[in-house]
This record gives sequence, structure tokens and C-alpha cells, in this order.
Amino acid sequence: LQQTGVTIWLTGLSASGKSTIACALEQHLLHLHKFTYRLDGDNVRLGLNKDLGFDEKSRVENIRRIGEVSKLFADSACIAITAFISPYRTDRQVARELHEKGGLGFIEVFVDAPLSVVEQRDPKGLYKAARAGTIKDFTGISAPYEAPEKPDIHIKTDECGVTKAVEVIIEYLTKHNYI
Ligand code: GGZ
Repeated sequence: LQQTGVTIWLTGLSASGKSTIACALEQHLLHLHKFTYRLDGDNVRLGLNKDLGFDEKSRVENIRRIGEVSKLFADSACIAITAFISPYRTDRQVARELHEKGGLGFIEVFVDAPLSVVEQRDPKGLYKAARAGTIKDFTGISAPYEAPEKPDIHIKTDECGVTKAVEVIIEYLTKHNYI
């Protein structure tokens, strides 16, 4: 298997487009016959992390475990794609260091859309509920989001579509010899 392990770490607000990009990227890589695995809320928060909620401590633990698991995937020469808000800079840095210590790649992708835009999208009505106070500790409304200062890749989803986003990430992977 001629493949270098790497984690592509998507971070951004709810409804910023992380899952959409992660799915499209996974499809693209599978078509290229690359060994790929996607971690997101559906397969992690409902399983391994089903004991965790959304208070600060839980989020820190959520991201710590995801960092460890994605590292194991990357260590198996897989391209791991993670799609979690991961709101804290320190926690993302910890995940990066975990990978780099193990000689594995870590690519931080800021999936960026202004709060006004994601609040407009609101596909699950969560922002509305957060504004109404029905959901507490909601990222961007009543819980913090610390945007990356120097992401490896910065995608503005209010300006570019999913196809372009995947293209940009694929170009990065190619340029850095991951694929
Ligand atoms: C943020 C929440 C919350 C709160 C439920 N804050 O858009 P979604 O619905 O499908 O994705 C969001 C998901 C965020 O989980 P993560 O594991 O990515 O978060 S973190 O990295 O901060 O641990 C959202 C839903 O869960 N959701 N309550 N209070 N998002």
C-alpha cells in the first residue's frame, strides 16, 4: 500500500458545510482508489462518544478521542477525514501534535461561513432553537468558536461550492505527496 497516513481535519460552525465537503471528498478519494475513512457525528457521537454532551468539558473530551481515533486511522496509512465543529484552538493543536509526533500528516481545513449565513441556512432549526434558548451552549450563539488563525486550507463556503472545495483539498494533497 503506497499511501502516507494523514488526517484531514475539518473545523467550522454547525451548517458551515463540513459534512457535505467530507462526504464529497471521501467519494472523490474512493474513486481514486485511496484508502479513506470519514469520522463525523453520525458514526462517533452516536457510538464511541455517546456519553458526551455539548458542555465545554464534553467537547474537549469529544475532540480528544476523535484526535486519538483519527491518528490510529492515519497510522494504518489511511486518509482520515474528520468533520466536527472542534471549537477550541488548543484541542485542535493537541490533535495536530499527536499526529506529528507519530510522523503522520495533519491538515487543518477551516470550513468558514459567517454566522449570519449559517443562521440563514439553519437546516435543522438548531440556530432558531438556540436563539430561543431551547438549546443551550450552542456554538456561535451561546458557546464559543475559536476560528483557526493559520489553517492549512481556508474554504469560504458562502463563496465557493462543494466541487471547488474538494478540488482545493485534492490539490493540497497532491502538492504535499499524500496522494
Ligand atoms: C453545537 C450542536 C449542539 C450544540 C447539538 N452546539 O449541524 P449539526 O447539529 O448536524 O452538527 C452539530 C453537531 C456538533 O457536534 P460536534 O461533535 O461536531 O461538536 S464539537 O466538535 O463542538 O464537540 C449540531 C449538533 O451536533 N449539536 N447540540 N449545543 N452543535
